[in-house]
Amino acid sequence: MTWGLIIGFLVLISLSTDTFVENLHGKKCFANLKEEEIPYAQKLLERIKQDLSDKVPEDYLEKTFCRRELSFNPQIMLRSLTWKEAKLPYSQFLEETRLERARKFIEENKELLSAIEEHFQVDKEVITAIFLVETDLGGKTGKHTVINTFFSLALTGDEDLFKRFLSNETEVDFNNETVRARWQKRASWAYRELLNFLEISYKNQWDPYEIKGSIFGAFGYPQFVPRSYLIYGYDWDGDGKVDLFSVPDALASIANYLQKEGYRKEADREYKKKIIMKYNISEPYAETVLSISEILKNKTLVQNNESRGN
Ligand SMILES: [Ca+2]
Repeated sequence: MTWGLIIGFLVLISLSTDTFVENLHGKKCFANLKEEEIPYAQKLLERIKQDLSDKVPEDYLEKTFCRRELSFNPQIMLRSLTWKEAKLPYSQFLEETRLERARKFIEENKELLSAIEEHFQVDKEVITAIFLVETDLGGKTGKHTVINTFFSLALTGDEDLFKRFLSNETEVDFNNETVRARWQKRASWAYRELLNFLEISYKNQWDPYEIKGSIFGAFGYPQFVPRSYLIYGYDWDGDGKVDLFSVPDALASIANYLQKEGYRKEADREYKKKIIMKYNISEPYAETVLSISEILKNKTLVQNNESRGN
């Protein structure tokens, strides 16, 4: 190597350490972030390392955050501050074609659903209705990379950084106390969920960038956030892992969620609605789930009576 090359190399190293953190393998981290965003991301990574020090090795965290797939999207926080759940078109779930698919699903998974209903004492029609509304029976689980969602929301929790994106924003009034409180709550929630997600990914040896979910980080057939995965995730098929992209684990996890929140099969409609709203806080959501389950139950009853009659 000539001296010129060596000097050039040294200059390159000093330049890159000014701008980028380097992981143990010398790759540049936060490669997709703008230069001015990187110090904020570095600060966040240091905080994550500290908070997960007894759960996830630093090496894993550095490797994860130095991946090319890591990206920062401040729009997620802006959307989160203007989101209105009640406006979602829940009535579409009562369309006959969807109900027909739900009936078919119950028919095809009769044994599994009955065993889960028996074990958790949660109506199989309610489990199916949630599965239908959340992901269209597993067909729509979301395309957003979960880790990037929580990373973005957590990073916009830094006021200095977030303010840079507010200048062109007319819908979000950051001087409003309610908006500020919501922003703060959202960011610290996302940070905790980011920690949970990293812990789960590490334990399960997942590729964290392979897990996709909704715009706000809910993933799998039941659309659980990482905290729900840790509390309510259930390994029904007994392979030692909770896989929310597998039907048995997903259905059992939905049932486990409701049971742990106090669901009772014999309870009245109002009580069940209250419990379903612990799954998703929206009242139109809970109403939709109950209506679907009632339709499915009636149909199942008719079928049972018919088959008895035959
Ligand atoms: Ca499993």
